[in-house]
Amino acid sequence: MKIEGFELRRVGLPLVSPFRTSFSTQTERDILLVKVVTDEAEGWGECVTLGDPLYSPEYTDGAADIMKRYFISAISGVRDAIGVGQALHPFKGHPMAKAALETAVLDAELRASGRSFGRELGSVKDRVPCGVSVGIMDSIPELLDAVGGYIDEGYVRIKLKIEPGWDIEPVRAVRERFGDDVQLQVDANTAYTLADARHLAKLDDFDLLLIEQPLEEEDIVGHADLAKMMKTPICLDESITSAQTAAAAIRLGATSVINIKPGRVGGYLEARRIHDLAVAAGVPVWCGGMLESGIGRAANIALASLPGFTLPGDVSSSSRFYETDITEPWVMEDGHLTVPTGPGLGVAPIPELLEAFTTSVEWVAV
Ligand code: OSB
Ligand code: MG
Repeated sequence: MKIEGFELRRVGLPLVSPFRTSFSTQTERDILLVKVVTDEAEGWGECVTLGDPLYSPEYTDGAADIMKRYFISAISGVRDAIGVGQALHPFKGHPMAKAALETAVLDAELRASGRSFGRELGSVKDRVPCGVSVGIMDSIPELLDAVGGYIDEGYVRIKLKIEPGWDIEPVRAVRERFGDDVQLQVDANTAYTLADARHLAKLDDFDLLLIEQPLEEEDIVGHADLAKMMKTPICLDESITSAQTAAAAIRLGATSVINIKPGRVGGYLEARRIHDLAVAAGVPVWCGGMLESGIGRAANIALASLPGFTLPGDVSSSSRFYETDITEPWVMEDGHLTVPTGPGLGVAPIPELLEAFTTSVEWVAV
């Protein structure tokens, strides 16, 4: 397969409601989509950076810049997705930008040979259970309305975003209203310090599946210490940037569950390596999300169907975030989404919708 170049396209999708986390409030998703053009097929990748470097060091303008300034020219002569990873390895950091390019090339490669993402990655099921990530709200009644709506829709697991001042009481309220059977977990996005350990241990009363990333990204040892001070399992998100950091965090006892986000770790191939080593270590994993459009969502659904993904992921219907998606919408049925089986991602943007939401397009030859 000969790579001719990449189209970098910015797409602005309004969110159905603001999504507030401990680090920001999003009202619109400004997505960088990449399309690779090769002599055999085209392929799509979604760059999952946010607009500002508040979740991870990357941000969307920076990702587009490094793709144009370094990555795309480094890919000249590369023939497949494995080659993309190798060609980009010398460049430090920027996993989300690398992942988008690798995903596009993998999609093209798989489309050219008629193989699906799921088959390539090692899917073992036809459908995956859906979890939903619920933002921080202005009041508990508002939160209970939102959670009730998601439960009525069929989501099988609820994740509450937390921060200091919005943690124990919202969790208590959700447990009291919806009962002990709801699979419930929380995500702090690094908002606490080890000095909060006694406070966080109050969450132990609520039988949570896990607490995601309570402490800072670099603080692996702090998470290992915190794990000894609370019963709720600790699950790292931001800290896990590669198979190596995953192995280290497991070895140190800093994480007993892992959130695998393909963008954060540099792509689906590295995501699979983390899955494999976690399975070998007996550590359950689940698929995280970054408010993906239908493109990134398709690949996440395929990944979530690997055998080690034993917890429901942040894998939801398109309608969780978007009134209109750029692909055929992903629609949950009976709390599950069906793993795509068509060549590559199995979906592609719908040309009219893509055009309607596009804010800029640029062609970069290799
Ligand atoms: O920490 O999991 C996170 C969204 C953006 C950045 C970080 C996170 C999230 C989510 C949303 O929780 C998950 C989703 O896409 O459903
Ligand atoms: Mg998280």
